[in-house]
Order: sequence, then structure tokens, then C-alpha cells
Amino acid sequence: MATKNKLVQWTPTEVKEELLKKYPPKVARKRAQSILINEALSNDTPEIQANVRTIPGIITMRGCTYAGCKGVIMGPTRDIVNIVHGPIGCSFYAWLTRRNQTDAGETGENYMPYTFSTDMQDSDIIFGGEKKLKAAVQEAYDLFHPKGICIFATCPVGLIGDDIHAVAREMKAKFGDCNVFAFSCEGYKGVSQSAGHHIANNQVFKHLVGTADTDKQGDYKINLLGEYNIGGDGFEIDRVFKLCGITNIATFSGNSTYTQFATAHQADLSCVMCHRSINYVADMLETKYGIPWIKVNFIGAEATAKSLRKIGQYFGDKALIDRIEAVIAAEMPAVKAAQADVLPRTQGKTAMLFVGGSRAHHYMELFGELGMKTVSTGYEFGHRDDYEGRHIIPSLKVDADSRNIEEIEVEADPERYAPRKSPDELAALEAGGFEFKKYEGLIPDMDKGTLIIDDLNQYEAEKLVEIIKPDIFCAGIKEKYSIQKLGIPMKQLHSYDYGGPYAGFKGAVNFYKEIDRLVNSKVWSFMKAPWQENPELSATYVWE
Ligand code: CFM
Repeated sequence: MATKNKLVQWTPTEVKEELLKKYPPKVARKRAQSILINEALSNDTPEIQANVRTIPGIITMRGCTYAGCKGVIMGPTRDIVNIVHGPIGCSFYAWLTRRNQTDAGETGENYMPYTFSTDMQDSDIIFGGEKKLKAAVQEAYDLFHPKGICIFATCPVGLIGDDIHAVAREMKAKFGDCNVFAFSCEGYKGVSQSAGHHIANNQVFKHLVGTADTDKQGDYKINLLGEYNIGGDGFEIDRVFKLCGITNIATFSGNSTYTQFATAHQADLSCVMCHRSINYVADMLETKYGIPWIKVNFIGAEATAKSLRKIGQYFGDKALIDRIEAVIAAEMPAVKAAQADVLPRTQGKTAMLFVGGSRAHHYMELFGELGMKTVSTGYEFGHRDDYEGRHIIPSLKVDADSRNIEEIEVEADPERYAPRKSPDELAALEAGGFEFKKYEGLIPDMDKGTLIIDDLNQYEAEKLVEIIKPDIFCAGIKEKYSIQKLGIPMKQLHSYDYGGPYAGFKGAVNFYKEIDRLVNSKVWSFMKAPWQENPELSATYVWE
């Protein structure tokens, strides 16, 4: 195929120049800092600009702060009523579009199919919407008697100054048996949805985590942080945990309940999946309750096995370690068989991944298992530590935007702080190569000369695809059809295109089959109608 040669013809520097060529000089200078040509430095990872405001006029792939708070973090919790204070569109377009699945459980208490909104009108903007909000909270309470009600601010609420926190406090005191709290997560509040994650997690930590001491039974108690049960990923991970005998106290926040958050302080280890959306909660759980944390990844069969072994090593119990090995041994044959089937067709193909704040990294594992090379990648809203590793956190610049997001001060809980491991035990684990609080980011896993691009936009995405012609492009719904119109198969890695799960062992098999189907479909060669390429008939008008 002629197009394949293009990868060889263009050097990474030329590709970068081409991406920037059409921009006005100021824009080009700024964007240049977010486009990194990866190079192997001897003792450092190269630096990339990230978590800065998108330049006005550029069609970004990012979402807003409200989306990160209401949709991403709080959306997957089924038994909290989430009321959006704002115009109806903010609610409607956040209504179950993320495919975070839930199991309504024995009680069936599940408010996710509903959308709750104050439906602000002109008069509310002019005269204030607090009364209307109070009435909405009261109505939800009377109808459902939920354990918790959360209130989300949309842009106009910040502009007119409704005090949603005062409303929450008043209603909470009035009800007595319902925890009401609010989020100042106006869409404009931060650079991206990442700010919304932080606002949501801070409030959950302040108002909910550790509020119930009902004893959680089970061995090897963990929390799974940053897993949102998209397409049933969390179901598959929980299936594997169960087989291993690991007790998952709380998932933040896929398939979660109010009580899971309330009892999360009883876990003995926090396992962080999506570093971007929640790493600070892992730190706060450690400071307040003494729970250590590790980074895990359940995307990819090998990564899943590795993460399970890490959990086994932490607890250090032979019975658990043996059981984990038995589970891996039982699950792997089906994975290997599926892999052997697709490999001859997928080996050597190329992928581009531009997703959120963690999947662009995690999914490299799965593509690696398919023998496919990730030629370009980047996050929509990752921070520098998600690219370069956590060691750079102390050197991160504090700017007006990051200052805008509250950093909460956490201290050891006077009664419930209990270090889960003694300093000697921790030292012994670390001496054996065990790593706590460690995340090296995406860059070290990318080959030299590959392009790593933060906050890729529509224009650059199309350019990149035209030049490099990958065998598959992975991003979200906004990119889906513009990329497919270029004749490249596009896989949504946010919503999974209605597929999934892709996590764990069963998920890996699903993914192998799906990618095989996509990269080997002939349909993409028919982007031009046959008669456009090889006209069989030609004719002239009689008068010619
Ligand atoms: Fe974490 Fe996510 Fe992601 Fe994210 Fe998201 Fe998502 Fe994502 Mo879409 S929490 S950063 S804000 S892994 S919704 S489940 S797929 S952009 S890469």
C-alpha cells in the first residue's frame, strides 16, 4: 500500500512542522510546547506542556469541569440523587451518555436512569435560583428518601452567585437522615474536566468517606480507585477479585453505592487505576487513615496478572498468592488462544490513541498484546505527571487555574488512623522491589521518535491521520466520523462503541476480537466509489 510509505517519508520533526504550519505565529508557538517528539534521555523524561487552557478558536476534544464532576466522578454512584442546578441542557446532555454501568443490587435503589434538574429559566437568573433549588431537593427527598443528595453548579449559578452550599447545609439539617452536599463545579472553573474530578473528590472525601463504621467483612480488603465501570469493566475486575478471594470495599466510583464510600476507610490497600482522576484521594486516604496505595492497571491480560500479583505481594499471604496464581493459570489459556488466533492478522499494525487522562496509556498494553505499535498518543487533559511520572509533581507550576481548585488539608484521624504495615514491613517490601505511590506516566512506554501530543484538536487529528495513516485511531465520539471519513477505522475508547468490557481477562479477549475486526475490514478501502477511481464509461453530450 502506497500510503504506508508515508510513515517512512516524514520525519517526526516534519510532521510537527506540518501540524503547526497553518497556525498564526503566537498559536503555533504555544501549541509547539504541547507536541513532543519523544527522545530517550539518559536520566530524565522529556518535558511536555499540559493542563493549560485551550487556545480560543481551537476545536478541542476536552470537556468541561461540570462534566468531570457530575458525569465522571459522581455519575456512576447509583443511590445518590444528583441534582443539577442549571438550565436543562446541562442535565440532559449528561444523562447516561458515559456508559457507566451499574448493578442495582438487592434493594434496586438506583437513580441513574433519572435526570434531576432545576431547569433554570430567565427569571431564576434575574431573581436567583436558591428557592427553586430548595424545592427541588425537598421534592427529591419526599419522593425517594435517598441516603444522599448532591447538588451540582452549572455556569450560570457561579455567575449569579446562588449559594448552593448554604442550601445543602440547610436541607441536610432539616432532613436529619439524608446527607446533602454541593459542588462548585461550574463548567468554566478549570482547564478541563480534570478540575471537576478534583472538586468532586474533595467533597466526597470531606462529606462522605469514613462516615460509617459498620464493619466490612472479608479478607484482603482493598479499595479500587479510578475505575468507572464503563461498558462493564468494573464487573469483570470484581469477578476476578472474587475468584482470588480479594474483598473490594469500595470502587471510586464505578458501580458504587453511598455506603461503599462511607466505609472506604476500612480497606487495607488502595489500588489506583486511573491516576489522573483520583491520585490525590489515594494520598488523602493514606494521610488520614494509614492506607498505603499502589498503581494498578487492569487493561490488558498481562497487566491484570501483574496487578493481581502486586496485590498478593502486598498482603504477603501464601494462601492469597497461591490462589491468585491459580486464577491466572485458569484464565490465561482462553486469552492466549484468542491472541494466537488474531495475531497473524494484527501483528505489525499501527494505532493512535488520544483519550482522556489515562486510557491513552493503559490501552497501549492491549495493543502491545496484539503485536500493534502505538505510533502517536496523548491525553485530552492529563497533567505533566501523567506523561512524565510522579517525580515531577514537586516542580509543577502553580498557576491561576490550579489555584482555583481547592487543595484540602488532611490530617491523621485521631481515632481511626492506623498504619496498615509497620515501617519494617514497608521497608522489607520496598527492598524486594515493591513500589508504593509510583506512576511513571506514558512517555517512558513510547518509542523514540513517536509524537506525544497534549490536547490534540480536530484540525491536528485530521492532519496527523492524513500524514501517518495509522491502521486504527482511538478517541471519542467527537472524532469518530471525521476520522472514519478519512478511511481509517475509529474505535471509541471512552464509550467503547457500545461494546466492552475490555478490562481483565475476558475484556482482553473482547478487545482482541474487536480490533481484529476493525483493522482487517475491507470496507475502508471503499471510501471512494469504484467509479470515482476507475470510470468504466465515458460519454459526451451530443452537441459537443
Ligand atoms: Fe480516568 Fe476515566 Fe480516563 Fe477520566 Fe473521562 Fe472515561 Fe477517559 Mo472519557 S476517569 S481520565 S474523565 S479513565 S470519561 S472512564 S474514558 S475521558 S481516559
